[in-house]
Amino acid sequence: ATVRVVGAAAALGAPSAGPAAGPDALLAAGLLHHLSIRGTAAALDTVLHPPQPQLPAGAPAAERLAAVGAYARRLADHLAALPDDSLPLVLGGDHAVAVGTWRGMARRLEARGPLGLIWIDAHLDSHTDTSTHSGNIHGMPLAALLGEGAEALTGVPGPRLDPAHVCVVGARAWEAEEVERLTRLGVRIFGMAEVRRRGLDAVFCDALTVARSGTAGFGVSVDLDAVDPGDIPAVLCPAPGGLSAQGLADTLHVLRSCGDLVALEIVEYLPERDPQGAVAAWVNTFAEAALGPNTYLLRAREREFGAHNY
Ligand code: DIR
Ligand code: MN
Ligand code: MN
Ligand code: MN
Repeated sequence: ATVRVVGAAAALGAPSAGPAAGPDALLAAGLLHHLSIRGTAAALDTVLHPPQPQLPAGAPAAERLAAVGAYARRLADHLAALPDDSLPLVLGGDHAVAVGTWRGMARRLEARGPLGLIWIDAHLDSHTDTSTHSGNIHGMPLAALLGEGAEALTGVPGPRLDPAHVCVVGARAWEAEEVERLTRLGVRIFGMAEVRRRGLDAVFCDALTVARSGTAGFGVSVDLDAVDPGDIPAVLCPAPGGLSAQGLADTLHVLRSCGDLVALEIVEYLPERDPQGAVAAWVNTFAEAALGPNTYLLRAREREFGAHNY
């Protein structure tokens, strides 16, 4: 499969336009070069910019939800129409773009079976427009993908996710309504306390079981704020007590050997807070860790056929 980079250059679900600059900044920082010199066929597919300017934070909720929903539809349509052999790497943008990413991917998979999803995030992103405390639409996408919340978001065409195949990893900051919702639906939450107790590798192994059992494929959505702000400060909503960046990269390596990984999403990068590009370098590392060549299989083929005969 060819990795196709899709820039979701929208911050319509965030109070400021900052994260919309993420994809172009990551591309300028050399993401494609980083992947290709390490042996991963990766190409820029497109960077989708919203047609309308950023709405002011004080704009009516209905207007902001409609803008987010319209963008998600475009992104979903785009992903659903990609050639069969593509493995999309979606770069946000704020996390509200995930409504488009995963509805589109669920459509691609629909004929073969359900989509599983691992949501790596400091937050649960499981508010609705009525339960939200902050008004942030980037705090709602997981609920919307599960079918709960405003019609502007839940109505983006595509199958809703089955909670049995969805889990959250790294959570440590939430409001009660979100836990109530995910618990009622039966979404497994692997919070930071469990990650500290058992280790990220063990937890991720369980997360893979949730997302892969009985599904036709699975996706991983990485909100960079899952990582501790000491390593990754350039995010919309830094939350102390997170994953180590190196630890996350090491764990993401297991995705290389998962032939049923259908897409990777990395969101909420804030280039304005990353003047030295240190966080962009971590994004390169995460992408390469997850999507790089499966060296274990390469070695096995070398033993079988000789180094250059395959
Ligand atoms: C909070 C924070 N639960 C909210 N959520 C964030 O605004 O709804 N999600 N930051 O990414
Ligand atoms: Mn978050
Ligand atoms: Mn967020
Ligand atoms: Mn998020």
